[in-house]
Amino acid sequence: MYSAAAAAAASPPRRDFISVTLSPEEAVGAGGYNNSKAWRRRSCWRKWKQLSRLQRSVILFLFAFLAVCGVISYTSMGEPWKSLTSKPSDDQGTEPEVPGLKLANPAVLPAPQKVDANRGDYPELSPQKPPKPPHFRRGPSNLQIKAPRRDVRLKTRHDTSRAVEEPVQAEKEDKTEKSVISWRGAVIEPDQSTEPPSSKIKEPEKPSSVEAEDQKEPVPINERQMAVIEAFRHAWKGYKDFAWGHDELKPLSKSYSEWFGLGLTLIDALDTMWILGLKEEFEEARKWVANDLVFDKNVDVNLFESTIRILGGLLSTYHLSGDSLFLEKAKDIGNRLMPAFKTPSKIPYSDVNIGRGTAHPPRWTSDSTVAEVTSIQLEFRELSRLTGDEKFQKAVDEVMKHVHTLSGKNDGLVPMFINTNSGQFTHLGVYTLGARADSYYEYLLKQWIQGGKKENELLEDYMRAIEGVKKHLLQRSQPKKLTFVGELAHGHFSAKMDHLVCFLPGTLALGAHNGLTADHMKLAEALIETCYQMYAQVETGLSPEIVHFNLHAQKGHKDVEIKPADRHNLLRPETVESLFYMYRFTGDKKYQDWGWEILQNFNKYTRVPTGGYTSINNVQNPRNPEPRDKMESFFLGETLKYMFLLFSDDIDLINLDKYVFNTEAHPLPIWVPA
Ligand code: DMJ
Repeated sequence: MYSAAAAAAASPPRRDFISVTLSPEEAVGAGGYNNSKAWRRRSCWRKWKQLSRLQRSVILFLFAFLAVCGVISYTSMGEPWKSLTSKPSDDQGTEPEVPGLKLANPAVLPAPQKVDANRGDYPELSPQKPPKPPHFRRGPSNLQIKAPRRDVRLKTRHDTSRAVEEPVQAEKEDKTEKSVISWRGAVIEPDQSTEPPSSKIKEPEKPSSVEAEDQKEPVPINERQMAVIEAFRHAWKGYKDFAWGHDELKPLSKSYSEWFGLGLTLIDALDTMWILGLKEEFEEARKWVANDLVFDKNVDVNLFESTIRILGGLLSTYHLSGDSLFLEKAKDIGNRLMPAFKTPSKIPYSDVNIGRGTAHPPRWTSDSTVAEVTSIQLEFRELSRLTGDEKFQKAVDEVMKHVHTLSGKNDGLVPMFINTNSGQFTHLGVYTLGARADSYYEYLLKQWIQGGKKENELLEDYMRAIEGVKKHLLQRSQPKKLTFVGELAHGHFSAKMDHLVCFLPGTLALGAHNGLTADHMKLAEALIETCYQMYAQVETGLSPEIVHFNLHAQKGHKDVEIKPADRHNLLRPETVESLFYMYRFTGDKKYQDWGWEILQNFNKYTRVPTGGYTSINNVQNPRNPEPRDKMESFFLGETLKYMFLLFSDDIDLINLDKYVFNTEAHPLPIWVPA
């Protein structure tokens, strides 16, 4: 190349260059410049002819060389360029706007088909839902989804699925808003929508049993669970023999009592039978629901009690069994309860006549109880989701929104009454976590969980309230320094604690499990110890309805004092309920042992030989606990159910990441399971 060029430079005659270097201006000025194609072609040709043969050869060689290079580079680079130019325009919109990254990204992102191929390598890890079973599952809980060993199963699923799904997840995270509100350690998921959840309801939903995952090996029932089944059968025998289709069994007089006349015990017990696997009993009860349960009755029912026991019981039984009979009945009672919300303030009345469609407050007041109007939400919201009818959810959401804005709270703690005309709290200045306020706090957290942790107002109110509890109601007793929740009346602290408050450790643990601060778990551990001591320090080993804690050490005095009017036991569930949550979340066997002690003491002091269990009047007298002759429906609906779940090591037996229990222990599905 070098020598050819030198030779070319030496040989051409000088005049050639004169003609070539003629500037356009000069040509135009001479009248010779014509920019037509023909002129340009002629001029090029003339120049070409003026070149020496060597010069022409060099130029031709250069052209040929460039052409060969062009062909080679086209065949090796053509494909990437093709893919870049054919990239769909909407993909480009999601690329980072940093110049240079735009071209690099497509080359490194895996093609969509490749992701699918990877998923095919791990069929069980596919993020898609498993195919639905062809029929609704029928028959009690031996059909419930059972898991193999908890730890092994979870680990396997987590680890490998993460490996497969990580890129997809990372992409998702990039696209979603990351704003997180932090409340003293609490992580609050952002609400993706400004609309209330009700406005999203479009299509009726199917029961959660239909969405069940793969069938798993059933976990065998252990001896303690067998003892619960035996206790349930004994209670059921009494109910069947003496109170069938009535509200409550009176086991001593071998008769029954009516409250609403709606077979309350039977409905409350339906899902317990399902969970315990009592197929025959369940089928018999189902027949009664199908043939004899009629809501078209001229009867006044309490809105709260009939919602948590009847509506809640029917909805959860529908979910577990997939049997549409229970949904039909739930719709019926739900519709009949709606007149309660026709009040000037939209805060519902306490009582509804379900036959006449009229509602009213109690005779002596126009107030409703705060716990009652704020603890019907899980059930009505779920009814809306299942039916596609927004009115149920709208009514109860409005109550929560209103209570959220009300003044009269004390660091998140609410008074016990609310007026149905004005919508304002009444009887200000008294704060308790016991009767008339308890489940307000429980449902703040549980609604937040039910709705997929998006409704931040609920969480804010819950977190604020727990801070209020810590600030105003927590104290420690003497001599054992038990942490307890007292009451505040017009600035005066009272060391009184209802057994009802023992729902709190379970609720706190549930919150901690759902990502709230670890302090809540610590408090739960302290409080469940106290609730257990409310049993252990008493002569029968059964808790009274109310205790007073000693704040000052006195010789010969225990932490727990009991007043004569408070020494009854109604077979309540709250402590066993919290033991269940504590065991599920910690795996500490002591909670099972405590529950086992309690079951044995129920058997010892409250079991009636001819069938059924009875509330007692005196937990301090083991020789004569004074049976009251009444078995509350919640003994079957809640107490025995929580016992059975407490003794189980199967986390999928009502998985707490998929279900949330209403305040009557009826599990309802979490809308967006964890
Ligand atoms: C049940 O009806 C419910 O648990 C309610 O929230 C409180 N009272 C009883 C059980 O004690």
